[in-house]
Amino acid sequence: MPADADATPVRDEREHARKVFRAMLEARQLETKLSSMYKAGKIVGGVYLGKGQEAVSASLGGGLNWGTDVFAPLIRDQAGRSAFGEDMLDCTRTYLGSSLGPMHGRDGNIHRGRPKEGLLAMISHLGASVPVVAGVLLSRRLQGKLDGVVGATCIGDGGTSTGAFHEGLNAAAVERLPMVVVVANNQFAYSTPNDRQFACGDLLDRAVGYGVEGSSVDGTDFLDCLRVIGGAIDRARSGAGPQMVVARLLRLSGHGEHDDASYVPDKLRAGGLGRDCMQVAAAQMIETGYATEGEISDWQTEVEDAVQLAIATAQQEPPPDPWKERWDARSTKLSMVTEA
Ligand SMILES: Cc1ncc(C[n+]2csc(CCOP(=O)(O)OP(=O)(O)O)c2C)c(N)n1
Repeated sequence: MPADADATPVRDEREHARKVFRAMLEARQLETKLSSMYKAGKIVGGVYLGKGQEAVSASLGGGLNWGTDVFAPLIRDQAGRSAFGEDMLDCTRTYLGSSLGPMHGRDGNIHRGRPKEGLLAMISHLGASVPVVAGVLLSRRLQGKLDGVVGATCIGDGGTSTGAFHEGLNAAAVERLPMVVVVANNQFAYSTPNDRQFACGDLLDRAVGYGVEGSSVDGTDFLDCLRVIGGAIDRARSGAGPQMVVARLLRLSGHGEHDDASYVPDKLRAGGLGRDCMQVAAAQMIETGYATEGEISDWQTEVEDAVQLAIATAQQEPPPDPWKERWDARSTKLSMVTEA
């Protein structure tokens, strides 16, 4: 069921592209810095980059409204988090174990969220974000608070093989929930190539099988991502039911910074999927007149300064104090009681 990609535009395209592009810049620079700190032994635990997936991720997060919509990011969604509205400090504080971070320095590097504002904490169990977002939307419907709201998540090609993904997508379709699932098909589930991961012709078949509207996009093409993913968000918001977008791309990093991705053939890297969406986006911003070369270079400098400041701030903050910390789960109810 191919979707009509030309949904009525509901945003100022230029302003929107500028906002989303800046979020991509922020994520790329922030993650580059975190990667070098990890390699210098200054970050404990894993570092997972969204390098090459920023256009997809930021188009999703940037199309959602902080405080009203629901966004469940995956490990490669720093760009989506930034575009959605997450403060850069939330990221540096979590990676550097600051007790002032949203999870108070007691959780893994990417399992942070701001549930009250609609940013759900990342779930490591692949696929689980799909039923969780469906559940949040269903509960909002039951409370009469679903009007104009969209819930979205991003998942990898590997994650689409989990039971949770299928159950969640099916439930969302049956309930006609305003949900968008973006599949970042970066050709490998860690090191497992697509042909060992699924036997259907196209991952979109999985959407069709459940009665979910599907669209495809070249994940390296920034403007196409804005249009197709933005269109899916608009359709979900206007009551067309759940949407799935499959983005073709290549991860330009390892699964995590501990992985050199030597299983990716050079030929694939040299092809169209190996294009860097950041470079494509910068060229498109200039071509369309959405930004000048000078503006982009100024933004780069501004973002660099902001990253340095966020890292320096988090580095000076205290870690959790094991004598004073309560090591229970951070249930909202509990923290509201204990922090009152
Ligand atoms: C339910 C579940 N099974 C297995 C894992 C272990 N695991 C972590 S990442 C990964 C591969 C993920 O592949 P994909 O979703 O394509 O993302 P990619 O890392 O390629 O971006 C696996 C199997 C997990 N986290 N959750």
